[in-house]
Amino acid sequence: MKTVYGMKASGNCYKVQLLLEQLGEPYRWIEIDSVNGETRTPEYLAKNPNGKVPLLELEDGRLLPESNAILCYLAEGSPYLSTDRWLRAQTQQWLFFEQYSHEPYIAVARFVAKWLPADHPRQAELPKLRERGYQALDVMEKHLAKHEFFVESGYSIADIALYAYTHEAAIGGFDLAGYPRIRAWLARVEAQPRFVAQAY
Ligand SMILES: N[C@@H](CCC(=O)N[C@@H](CS)C(=O)NCC(=O)O)C(=O)O
Repeated sequence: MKTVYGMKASGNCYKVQLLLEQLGEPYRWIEIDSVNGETRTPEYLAKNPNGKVPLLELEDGRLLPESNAILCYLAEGSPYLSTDRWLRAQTQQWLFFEQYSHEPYIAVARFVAKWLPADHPRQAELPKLRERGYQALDVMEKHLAKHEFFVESGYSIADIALYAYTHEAAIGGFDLAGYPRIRAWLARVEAQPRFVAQAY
């Protein structure tokens, strides 16, 4: 059985949990409290020198970090990742968008607002994070004007990756009231078979 080293409160880890649940694949979950330094112990760094969760451990001991790489690996051969070259490239387009233009703002704003004390110096980053986060939401809203899901073929790991932090964007101070298509898409994701809500 595969093992996931993850933290339930992390959207990056929730991506992996959601996909495994939707695949119906059994897995072992080892909770790693990254907020309290458990990703920086010598034992954990030996598994992932980058000191981050999620981390997937295969049955034979091979280790794969990076949430979106894990999604690609796990989704291979399933309806959540097309075999078509163009559709796979579209999926990757949104996975890279999520990591470069979305997560660094929407996830980080959530972290700063929820986990750091009100007088923490990083609170000053919030206006810039929100400005850039709204830019990502604008891109998503525009795409969803003409598409039901992010990739033409239907619900895929691109939706899972983008859902992970978009559904909790409000925690970081993002108001989705002006994003009706994103709100409708969130509901479509939540209506997918074997969907599980993030619980922490
Ligand atoms: N690009 C990575 C980001 C992973 C990441 O930032 N993980 C955070 C939790 S969401 C973490 O482990 N932080 C702990 C640390 O940096 O020590 C991915 O998508 O997996």
